[in-house]
Amino acid sequence: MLFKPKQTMLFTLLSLFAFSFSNPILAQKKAIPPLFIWDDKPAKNWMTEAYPIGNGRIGGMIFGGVNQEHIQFNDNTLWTGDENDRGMYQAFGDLFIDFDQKDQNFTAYKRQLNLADATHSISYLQNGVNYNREYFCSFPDKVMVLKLTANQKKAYSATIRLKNSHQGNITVNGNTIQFVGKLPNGVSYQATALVKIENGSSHSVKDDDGEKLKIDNADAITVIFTGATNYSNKREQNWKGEEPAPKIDAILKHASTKSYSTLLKNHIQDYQALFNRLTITLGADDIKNNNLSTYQRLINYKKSPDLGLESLIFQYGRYLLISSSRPGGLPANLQGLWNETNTPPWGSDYHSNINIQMNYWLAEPTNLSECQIPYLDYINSMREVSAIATRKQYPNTRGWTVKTENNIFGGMSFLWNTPGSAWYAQALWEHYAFTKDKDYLKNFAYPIIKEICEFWDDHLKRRPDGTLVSPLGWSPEHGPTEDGVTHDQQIVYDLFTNYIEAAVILGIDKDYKTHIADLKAHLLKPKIGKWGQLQEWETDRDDPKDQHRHISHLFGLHPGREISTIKTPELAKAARVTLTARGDESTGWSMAWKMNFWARLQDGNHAYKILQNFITPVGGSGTDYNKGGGIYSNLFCAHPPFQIDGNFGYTAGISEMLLQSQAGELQFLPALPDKWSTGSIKGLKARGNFEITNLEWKDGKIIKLSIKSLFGEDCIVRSPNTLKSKGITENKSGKDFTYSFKTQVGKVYDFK
Ligand code: FUC
Repeated sequence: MLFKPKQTMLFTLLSLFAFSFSNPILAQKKAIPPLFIWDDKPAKNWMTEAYPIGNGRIGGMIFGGVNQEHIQFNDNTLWTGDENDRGMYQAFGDLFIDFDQKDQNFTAYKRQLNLADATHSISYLQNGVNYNREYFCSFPDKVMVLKLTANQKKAYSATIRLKNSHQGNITVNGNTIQFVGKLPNGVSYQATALVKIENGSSHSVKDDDGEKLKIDNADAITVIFTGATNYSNKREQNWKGEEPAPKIDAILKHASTKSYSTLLKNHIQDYQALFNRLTITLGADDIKNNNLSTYQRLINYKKSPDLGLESLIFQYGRYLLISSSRPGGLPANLQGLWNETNTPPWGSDYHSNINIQMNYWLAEPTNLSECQIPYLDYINSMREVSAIATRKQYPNTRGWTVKTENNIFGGMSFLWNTPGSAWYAQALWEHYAFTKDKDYLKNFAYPIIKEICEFWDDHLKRRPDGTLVSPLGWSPEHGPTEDGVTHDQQIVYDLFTNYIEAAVILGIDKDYKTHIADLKAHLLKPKIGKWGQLQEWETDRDDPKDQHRHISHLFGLHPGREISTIKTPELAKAARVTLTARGDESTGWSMAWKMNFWARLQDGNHAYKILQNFITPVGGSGTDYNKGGGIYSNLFCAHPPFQIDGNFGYTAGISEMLLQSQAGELQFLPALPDKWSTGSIKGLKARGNFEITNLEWKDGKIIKLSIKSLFGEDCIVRSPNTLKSKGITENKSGKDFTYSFKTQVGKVYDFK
């Protein structure tokens, strides 16, 4: 970290005001970007209506009220708990701007989140004045910035205040408002808002809520906000790093030397460097509904098609990942990083039996590889503490695994989830499979994958006939605890497969690789049961009426690669029977997983049916564990309540419908629904480090395809229709056409 030593806050802040913030930069926006989420009224409800912004560490939920602005904010390192107590992810605080103007009448109101540049804006007309607000949360400058302007001078008289979610004093010093505090576990925190006004005056006022900043007759207001804690992901430092005050000092000093337009430009450049890597168009009418509020589009969706909404929600998943998961920080938790309460659902933690994994399914295929790094770092940072806990529970093992519920200090709760770490290992492998970064594989991923293999090497139970079973597993989250549950077996199979490939690529540990290959060969295999289903347990007891949201025993179909329609058609058929029985409606993340399953079963129309169920407007906040999932008017996924894995899983599901590469070939349009007969996507990634710079299709047939080889790997293309490319020969494979060719780094291979 590059934070400078502590200076006095007052000195730092006073010096900042020598610099001014220039004009809003609305000019930099595209005229009618098609990636708006918007509403014609302020948000009343945090979970269902407010819009999120974030920079991977801090984030805000914006209400956009006319007489009162309310931004609830977070820092994703603010947690209770420790190594022994899972604790919970905490709310941080709120920023309020109470406008003196209390006129209830206003017109032309609009608040919108622009996914194209990650800015949030609000505009309205009140008493003849046009008011504009623009907000963003910058990763490069580490601040949230608000700019309030109007088309008349002296338009702003208001009181700006902060609220600490854990009580405690709010102080005003010059034009800064801040609070500091410490949680009982020693995590100290601070939030600071630096306020700059154009003309007018400001002074501090005090009441029962603490000190506030009163502004009179300003032409414009700029707020630069940041928060921080002393959390560090280093166990050897007792999970503590630099104190928040010097960090915040340095951040604000740095940010305030820049003009508003520079801050905005930095932000947009940084964001678009990630976001613009991929564009998608589903159908010809993708922008026709943009003049309807997002909520209205959701309501209309069940009556009339809106392919633009489907692709908007796809891109929203990418927006949310960029906003909640950036290198150097923590991974996206159950709510990304947005959380308004100190007792959020499931602690807003890291659940290891589907949820954190699902959060990252989109990262590599949708060209956001860097955004997966926090998850990989998280896995690495938990090794030592997890090993200590694992040793207590499973004394005769090496390596480590985890319980179901996890925090940021290695504290865990609920049941042991023995295949949890092996599922994490899949992410470590996939990052390599997509990037082909051998240094990363050798120095970072391989040692972790290997030690997780060692856990299973010691933990697997050998039966007299030589079969290996996972002892006393539990198929999340129902049925008996017993040996050889399919979920565990498939995840261990996946782990061993990845380990063996890694050892071969690195040319190391030959004996151990042979040993793991022998274990893999003896693993109890998936079984097909009496009603044709893929058995969830070794005993054929699956209930055809069971509609449980977890479909844990299809791990081998997705995200694993043990089951496929091409290589294991019988198992794929059984998976289809199981999936059909589990039904098409469920909780949010469960539907997202089903989209991915149906895509892997190459059934685009069924995947699409689930996608349509996913886009069901949900209003309430209840929790029905088995159904009721959908989407709120801010497009957050409803478990219910809000859980972000569904958003991420939905985006991953669409990528799986358009391209799959888990089987050693690039299969294009494997699950294209009839409703998407025409479309294009530019920027998908495939394993082998291929970038699909263009994929266009018409009437269900690929018409243009360009593949950029970024590593020089041999490539096999599988297409549903015949294609032509100079010098590349075609083969027929079942109903598909395949093309095998060698590639050179940096070269683009065109097909049409
Ligand atoms: C698992 C799921 C629940 C929920 C929770 C966070 O326990 O079974 O549905 O997603 O994680």
